[in-house]
Amino acid sequence: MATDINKAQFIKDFKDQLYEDFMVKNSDATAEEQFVALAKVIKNYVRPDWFRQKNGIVADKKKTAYYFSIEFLPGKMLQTNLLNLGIYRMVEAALAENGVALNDLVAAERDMALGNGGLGRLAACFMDSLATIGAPGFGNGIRYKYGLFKQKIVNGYQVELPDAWLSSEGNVWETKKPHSAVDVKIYGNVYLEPHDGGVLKPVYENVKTLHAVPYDMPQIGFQNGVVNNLRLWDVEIPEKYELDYPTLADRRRVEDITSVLYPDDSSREGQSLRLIQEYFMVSAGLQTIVKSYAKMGLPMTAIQEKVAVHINDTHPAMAVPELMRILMDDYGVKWSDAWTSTIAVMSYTNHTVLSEALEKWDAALFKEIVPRIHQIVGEIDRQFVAKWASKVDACVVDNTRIIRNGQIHMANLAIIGGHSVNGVAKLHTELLIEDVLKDFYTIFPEKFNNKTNGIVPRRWSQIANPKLSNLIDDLIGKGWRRDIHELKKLENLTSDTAVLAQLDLVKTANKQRLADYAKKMLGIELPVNAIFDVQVKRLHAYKRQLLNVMHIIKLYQDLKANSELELTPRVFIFGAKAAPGYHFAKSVIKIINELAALVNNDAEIGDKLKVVFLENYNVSLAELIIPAADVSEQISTAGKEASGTSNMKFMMNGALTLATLDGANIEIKDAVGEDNIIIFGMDKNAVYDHYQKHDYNARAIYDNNPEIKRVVDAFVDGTIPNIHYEGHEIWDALVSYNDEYFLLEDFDDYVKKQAELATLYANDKQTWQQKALINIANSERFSSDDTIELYAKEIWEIN
Ligand code: NBX
Repeated sequence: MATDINKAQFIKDFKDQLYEDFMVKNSDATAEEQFVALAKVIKNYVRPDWFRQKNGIVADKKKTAYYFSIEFLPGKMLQTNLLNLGIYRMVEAALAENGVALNDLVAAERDMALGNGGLGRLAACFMDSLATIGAPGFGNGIRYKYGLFKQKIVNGYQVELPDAWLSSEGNVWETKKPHSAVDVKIYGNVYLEPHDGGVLKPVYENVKTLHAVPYDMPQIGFQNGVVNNLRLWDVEIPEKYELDYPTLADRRRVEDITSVLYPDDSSREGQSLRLIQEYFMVSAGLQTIVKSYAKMGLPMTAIQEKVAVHINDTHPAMAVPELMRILMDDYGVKWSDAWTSTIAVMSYTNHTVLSEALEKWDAALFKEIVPRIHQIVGEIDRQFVAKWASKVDACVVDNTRIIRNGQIHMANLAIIGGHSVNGVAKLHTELLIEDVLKDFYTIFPEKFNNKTNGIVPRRWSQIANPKLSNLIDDLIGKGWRRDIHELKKLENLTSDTAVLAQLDLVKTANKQRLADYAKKMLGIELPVNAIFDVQVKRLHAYKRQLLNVMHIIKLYQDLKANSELELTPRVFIFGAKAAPGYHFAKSVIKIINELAALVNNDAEIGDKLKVVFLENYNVSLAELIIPAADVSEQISTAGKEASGTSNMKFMMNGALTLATLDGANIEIKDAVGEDNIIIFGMDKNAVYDHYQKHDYNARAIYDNNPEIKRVVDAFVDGTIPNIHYEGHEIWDALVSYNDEYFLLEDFDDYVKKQAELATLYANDKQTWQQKALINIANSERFSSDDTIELYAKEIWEIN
């Protein structure tokens, strides 16, 4: 095991690797070269465990869970891998003795961003947790050449640049596996022809064949010798099929399949490329899985005893008909048996209640691209309708069937074709059952269950926050590093004033670390005695960054009206990418940046208020920002945020949560108690009440509340320069179009709670730190190790 490696051996391995790859002495090597060498050394150390785990699937006939996700958002892997191998300190010290700062190598690693946001980050946390709990759980995804766009702010506007994350060295963590490549067929015609014994077999004409080549990345468990696999698929044109792609343009179209991550998480576009991406990943992954199951020599009709396939959001939902296809067409299983197996194998997680994000495909396009899959989906739909038409109301069948009005409903496919549907927080699952998927619940109540999200505690405490981690070691010993539940012991220390003072010092140091970064990036001095108030997440109307902006405008106006006003100094920090096609979101970014310029350059305001927008928010930046937060802004319209996961990361780092009763905020409140979280605004029932009664009147609020009017008018009256166009757009959204996300109704309570927390921070730092400590102690409830334990036991039935 890698833990047996000593310093001398490690340094020898490291220098040998530098020599082998770059023919360079350590003293002459660049940080990039040193990083590559170190990563390769680590890979060599884990190779035996990795190989054993992969071979063990067939050799030991282990039931394995395959997590299919069109996004994985691991960020950097160097520190996680060192930590999980148990060699972090040794390597750090050995490198230091040889004049190398580990941090420089960390900086040299590219941030792997093959995901948009929460959903992709959750998938990455789950991969770590699967290995950590020792479960055989492998990921399947796409090896995009370009990750989520790199965000630059130019003149206050978001500019999207390609993220060429693959350096000239490629991705050092991966291993290409040409011998495991499989072919994926798209387009063409398919018809069924009777074979021996009358069995119908598909005949394909004019298909295009894609060659799917896997790249494997080790997923290292926390100091347990378990190494799972994350398999990302790339596309190639094999010599055999060159004639299918005679021109350069043809070849480019193929390469496009694994070029870019679909960057629009508002999901309004439906493009054939995206559909091909989805089928490509699902087909390549499942063909491989069934092949390895076949090697066990067990009956094909019992595949569910060894294989579990998870559909992460609807994007991999074609796994259902694809498994049917493989079982029937490639292995001769009859429909009814294949269907029984498919349902038992498949499970699905829903991540949103927003109907625009539930994928639907035009049936004609679907038929053109995946004709055989289209046939199978048609038959699944036909049988579903035939079975349920006599048992439930016609409208229930109509709302749940897969093909309706010429569209294929992918969520419906995933639900009908699997045995489990879960939401990602208690409230979210309740909303699925009561509202979004209620007709499904009347048919399949047994399929529904909740699995509240979690986060990998190691990355979000030990790696992101070494200072806090050291303090915790001093207070309760190191046991919490392995067993996060030991954090609970911190609750015994909440009246120890010396502890609270130390906690305050740690927070200030982390704020300074972030302030240094802001200074470097933006040339701005951030006062670390101010409240660091942070909202970092994708930019979306329902997440209500705009409500935060309105509060800042109010404070600014108050200060301008009365420069003597006592105000707890505050630094507002934003990080957010907007989907490239999401106009409103981009306008909000522009407004934040113009507001920042206004506030930060006003001498009258001085250090009382600062606003910063940190560009290109990603996992690495999150690791820097979150430990520095005093306040965690989780202010979505109640009922809209499925769970949220940054809320958990913030609490683990001692921020107080300012939140609506939405998503996992509710469970955070239950964990820390009402006194240790700040809740404001309408709850889900109040929101739904407005939906039902159609009685929300934003205009009336605007007309009758002078403070709100003053704030909203600031968007259009020249208070904030350079937002003529965007300001009017926002004003209209709030007033003319009746404020879809209820910012105006929630504004007063939000402002009130903000003022209360500012007073507490200014007058009673000790109580503040007490609450922070309670948050840290109770963050143990949100470990993805526990979440994944439940998936493993209750959904996948793996050990
Ligand atoms: O999934 C997010 C939810 O919004 C969060 O509340 C939740 O915590 C998280 C993990 O469960 N959803 C999300 O990130 N969705 C996407 O990024 C997405 C991307 C492409 C797409 C639809 C959704 N077509």
